Amino acid sequence: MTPPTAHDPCSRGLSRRAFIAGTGSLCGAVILAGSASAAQRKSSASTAPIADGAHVPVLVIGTGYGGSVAALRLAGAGVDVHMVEMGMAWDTPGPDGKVFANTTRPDLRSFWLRTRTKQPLSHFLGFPLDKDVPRYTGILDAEEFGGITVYQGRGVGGGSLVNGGMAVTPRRENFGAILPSVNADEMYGVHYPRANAGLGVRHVDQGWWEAADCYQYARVGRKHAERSGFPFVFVPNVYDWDYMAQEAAGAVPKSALVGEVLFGNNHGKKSLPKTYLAQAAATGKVSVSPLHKVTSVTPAAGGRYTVVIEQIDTSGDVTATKAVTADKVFFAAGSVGTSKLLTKLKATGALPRLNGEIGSGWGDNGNVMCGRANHMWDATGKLQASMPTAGIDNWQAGGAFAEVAPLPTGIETYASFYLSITKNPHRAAFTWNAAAGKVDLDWQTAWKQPSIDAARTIFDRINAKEGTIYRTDLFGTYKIWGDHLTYHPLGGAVLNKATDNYGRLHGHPNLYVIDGSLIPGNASVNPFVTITALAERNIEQIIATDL
Ligand code: FAE
Repeated sequence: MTPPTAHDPCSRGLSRRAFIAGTGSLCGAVILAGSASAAQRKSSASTAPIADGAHVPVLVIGTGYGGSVAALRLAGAGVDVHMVEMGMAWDTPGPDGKVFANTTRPDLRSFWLRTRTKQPLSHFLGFPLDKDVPRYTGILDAEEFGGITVYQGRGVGGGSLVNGGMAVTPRRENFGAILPSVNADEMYGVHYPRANAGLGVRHVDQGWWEAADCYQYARVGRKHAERSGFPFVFVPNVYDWDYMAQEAAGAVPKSALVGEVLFGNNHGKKSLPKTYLAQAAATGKVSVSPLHKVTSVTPAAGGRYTVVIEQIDTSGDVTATKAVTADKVFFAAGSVGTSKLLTKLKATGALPRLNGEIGSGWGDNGNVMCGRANHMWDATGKLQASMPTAGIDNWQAGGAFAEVAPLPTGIETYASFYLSITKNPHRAAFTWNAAAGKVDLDWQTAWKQPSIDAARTIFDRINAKEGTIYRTDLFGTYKIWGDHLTYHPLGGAVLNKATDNYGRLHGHPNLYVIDGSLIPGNASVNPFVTITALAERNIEQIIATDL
């Protein structure tokens, strides 16, 4: 199969005017011929590759949660914004009629510039799952550092393209430990509600959930949690629940109900291109350069900045190098992307006045995965919706919040699967490795032990009560814990340390950080609602005082 390439006019950047015209002709015909949903057609971002030598008032690096909030709010304040995104636009179906590959059938669209997949669940029934794929600018990056693999979304929409949509506002009593310098009253009174509204966060209809085949796995999760005395909490999601009900009824093309998630959802999930980025595009003041990667930011005359950008093709090869100037630059490349850029720019003298906090305070949100083997009478269902709806909250007593996660294999596995977010005290630092010309992260795999211990406060007790055991076939032979990865990188340019209390970088005026790198390593729950709410808070202040 051949998904869109850089030579395909529909995946190449188009000017906003050309794009609008195009939807009525070439691109529109291709999209309409495919199975892209109405929501997808509506949401396509306005792409317009930036020209070498251009000047822009605001340049935003990255199109994930932080970047999308910044772009929308700045555009709303009348400012022209250009967003630079290293991944693809993901707005055009491949020959199979789908934009995104299925979770169970990875192809070249699935992984970022790898020749072999690197599945988070590396094994099933003891057999390895990874396979060779052509090298391509796919949607999920499994970025490997010495002691940890960090999974991240690549494309216009960042992590929102690949994540589980689980949209959790942390319990208020935990907020002081998450962002100690931020006023909780303002966050819970204004910014969390604003973020939840902007993201389209909704609870599943519990009556429907109780009877839905696709949530049998979650009901088994609830039964086991409650029988062991743990609070089981419903959490909202950004999936369109009405669409899922129609999927279950067989009325629309299936997405969550055929397990789509890790490599994108073709329907149903309200990822950023359908929410913040669609609104930003509608202002007419925001343009995006996909397949463009920022490599340098340096001071220029008149208080501006020179931003060096490499344009790449779908093989990852550089096809052009551009230098543009910007009055203000927002770093929104995600915790790893922003930290790597700033660490390099400080160490190489490009931004010499950044302070010594750059690169430090990085954590994995305490992520650790495990599966439990249930009895034959506790089937979890061969149909599993890929969007999680609930968690087990043992944060206060045991330092763990466990997402009751799907294992959408299409067959009955008798497995319960969990992604735990735990209180892990370890924090790592990014450093510039001059000899290798790259940025390293000093996280060590052994640092996951406190996370395993915290997760065991839940699952050892459930196993004892149910007479069940851990699965040992999901992460390698006889390996219980998925302790080699994180989905939730946080920190590296921590708020009120590397920046002031609103994300302004110290030492270089008009440079801002506005993504997950501001949060010092742990959010106590899945992080994107907190990243969005913090971005809403910071951009409001920046618009009020810096424009
Ligand atoms: P992010 O969304 O990562 O966006 C950064 C963007 O910058 C990306 O599009 C990059 O490609 C781009 N970029 C990076 N470097 C450059 C550069 N040099 N030049 C140009 N562009 C660049 O950042 N969180 C939840 O709350 N609930 C969930 O259910 C959930 N599930 C997840 C499942 C998976 C498989 C994964 C990987 C993550 C999940 N997350 C979940 C985490 C969540 O997606 C993540 O915290 C946010 O996406 C981070 O948002 P940022 O704005 O910091």
